[in-house]
Amino acid sequence: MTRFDIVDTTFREGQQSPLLFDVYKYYFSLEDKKRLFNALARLGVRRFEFFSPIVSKREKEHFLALKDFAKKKNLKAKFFAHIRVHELDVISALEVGFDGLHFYLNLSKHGEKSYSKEQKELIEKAVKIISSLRKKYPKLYLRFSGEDAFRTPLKRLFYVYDKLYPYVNAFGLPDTVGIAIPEKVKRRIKVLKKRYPKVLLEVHFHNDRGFSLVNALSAVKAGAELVDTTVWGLGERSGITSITGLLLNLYLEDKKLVERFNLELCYPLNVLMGTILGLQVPFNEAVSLTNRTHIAGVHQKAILRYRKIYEAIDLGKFGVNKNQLLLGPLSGVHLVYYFLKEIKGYKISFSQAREITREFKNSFDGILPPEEFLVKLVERKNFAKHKIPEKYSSFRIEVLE
Ligand code: HCA
Ligand code: CU
Repeated sequence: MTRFDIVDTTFREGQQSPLLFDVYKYYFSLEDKKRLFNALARLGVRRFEFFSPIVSKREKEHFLALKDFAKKKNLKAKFFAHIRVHELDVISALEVGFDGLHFYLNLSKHGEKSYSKEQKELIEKAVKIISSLRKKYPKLYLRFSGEDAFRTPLKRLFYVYDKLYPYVNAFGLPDTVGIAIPEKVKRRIKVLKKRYPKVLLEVHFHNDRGFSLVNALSAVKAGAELVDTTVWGLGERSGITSITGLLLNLYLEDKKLVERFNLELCYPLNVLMGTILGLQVPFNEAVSLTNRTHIAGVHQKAILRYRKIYEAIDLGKFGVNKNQLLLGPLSGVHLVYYFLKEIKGYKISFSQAREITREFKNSFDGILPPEEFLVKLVERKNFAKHKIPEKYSSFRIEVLE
């Protein structure tokens, strides 16, 4: 494996997520961005991609405010503008002080159909703009991405990348439509690494097939140095690679790759996005509390005794310090007994708990929350209660260590 770094694109690709429409938010406020930026920087992210300043006045002002915020807070960060191969985009990005330019141009046959100009003409324009920028600014970071790189034949990629190789710091390989599979990703990265050994390779995977995480992992294993991610994997359609999902998986593959990241900030970052969007952390996010929540009776019984039986990864390292056993109609006697005795303070025996569990499972109707339903059922039986000291009475035991 090679050196690796994250390119955060929460403020660019992330804002293109349909989820922002689902929650009637449409874009992040400057305050949201500051909180996210601060959390990402503290996690260890140093590369941030933003919209081209010509996208809107608000995006331009937010970028300037965040650059200022980073400086004042002494947060290490480099800012990259996502721009078209267009003089106006270049000028406006340089004017506001970006550290580097992320060019993109569709090189596939699909791109050819959607552009109003000839693709050939645009390729020539890219070479002209990028080579003259290199001459004028020898130190400026320049990246070029052939959009839809995994539906573009290699020959076509080579044709363009060969021309740009002398001038760029990095080549991007975006899977714009989320079509790539891990085997193809590995092959492509290896071929490109060999052909262009002096530049960094950056990858960007959309999740249309559910492969954005495994493709990113495969790309890093094959030698890609930079991976585009967002918080929660937010992005166009079903999004891109989630930053915390990737960090967790790289940690499991090779701890050294992520040693400079403060991994325990992963979960707080996911919760912060939940707070901003007014949603729960996604159930299928690797670094989530749902991944520490157990429902089935047999799982709950086993977890009460020995957590590792159903918890393979130490999520505490990624900031998930809680563990939940949810009481419901699939719970077994062990949790019911635990709940009634330890939390509600009933003086009951295990065999009484077994009886109650049977009754609870058979009569639960899904109208009241399961805990309330169970308590009502038990109240009718007039069991004696332990005296729980006043100062503990409001405690809710959720952490079972
Ligand atoms: C977009 C397309 C992009 C660009 C990625 C890149 C993609 O939304 O404009 O510049 O490397 O997925 O191709 O996000
Ligand atoms: Cu994208």
